Amino acid sequence: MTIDGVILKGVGGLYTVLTGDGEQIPCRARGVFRHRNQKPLSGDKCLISLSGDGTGRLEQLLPRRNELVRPPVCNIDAMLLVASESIPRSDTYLIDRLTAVAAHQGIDVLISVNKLDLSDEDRLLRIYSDIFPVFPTSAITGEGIGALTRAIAGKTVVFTGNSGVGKSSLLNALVPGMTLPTGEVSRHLGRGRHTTRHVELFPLAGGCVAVDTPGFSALDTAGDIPKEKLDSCFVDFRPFLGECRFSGCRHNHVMGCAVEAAADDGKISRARYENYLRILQGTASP
Ligand SMILES: Nc1nc2c(ncn2[C@@H]2O[C@H](COP(=O)(O)OP(=O)(O)OP(=O)(O)O)[C@@H](O)[C@H]2O)c(=O)[nH]1
Ligand SMILES: [Mg+2]
Ligand SMILES: [Zn+2]
Repeated sequence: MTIDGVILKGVGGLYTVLTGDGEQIPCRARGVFRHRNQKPLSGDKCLISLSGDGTGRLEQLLPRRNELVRPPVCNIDAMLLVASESIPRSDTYLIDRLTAVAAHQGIDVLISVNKLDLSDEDRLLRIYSDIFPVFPTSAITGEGIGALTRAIAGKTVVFTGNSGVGKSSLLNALVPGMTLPTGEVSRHLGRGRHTTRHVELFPLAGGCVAVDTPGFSALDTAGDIPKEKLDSCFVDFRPFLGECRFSGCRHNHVMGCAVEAAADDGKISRARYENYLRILQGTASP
């Protein structure tokens, strides 16, 4: 008899599977996974059989809804993009690459502008609040943490964003009992040559939060998005797609381009449009 569950983490071939009863069962995978070159991921829905001694065996992986390469995790409902106006000041280029990857995988984006206690600049709020839900937060004062908790309730959420913005600090504030290393400590661990790089899911009120190991936070596979799909991965460009003079317009300074015109008119963000052009340079040709 098999029961179903979700893989929370896998380290050295040992997988921790969360069952419907909330139990965590350590499981080894059947050899068939290795032979098929099938790598179980954190987030995989699976079937396991119980061995009677409290351990189990991973029998089958169920189809994935989506999959991220960095960090390696699947079946994600939302990406929480953590950013900050100061120390460090987040660059919109990374944010826009991440939002494109999320759109390409069909993953909702939430943005937290953290370190609210350090800066009241509204640069990021102005660019993103019309496009995605934006949550100003401070992991230090607790401001905005309640609203963010409600927004991610029941979802499986992956935290991303550049180093030092406060991902681990936010997770510690959001998840009761969580004590991830933060600050210099985390960066020190991340650089260690022997640090195992893996992603762990932590169960949280009907959903899960995905936590990657320190120093492995720069998820970015925007270069894998095919050129002809990149424009629709900028969800704010969608109303203008199909309005360009030439079909197949890639919006790179082509005559009669409706997307560039929208950027000129302030209907889409100039920064987003310029980041789109930068990513387009590096994307795969069909
Ligand atoms: N003032 C202030 N400092 C914060 C806030 N959130 C985090 N910090 C500090 O910023 C530093 C970096 O925070 P981390 O949580 O380690 O950042 P991270 O995004 O996990 O960084 P990496 O693990 O390197 O990717 C730490 O010294 C935190 O104490 C905040 O809201 N306000
Ligand atoms: Mg961290
Ligand atoms: Zn165009």
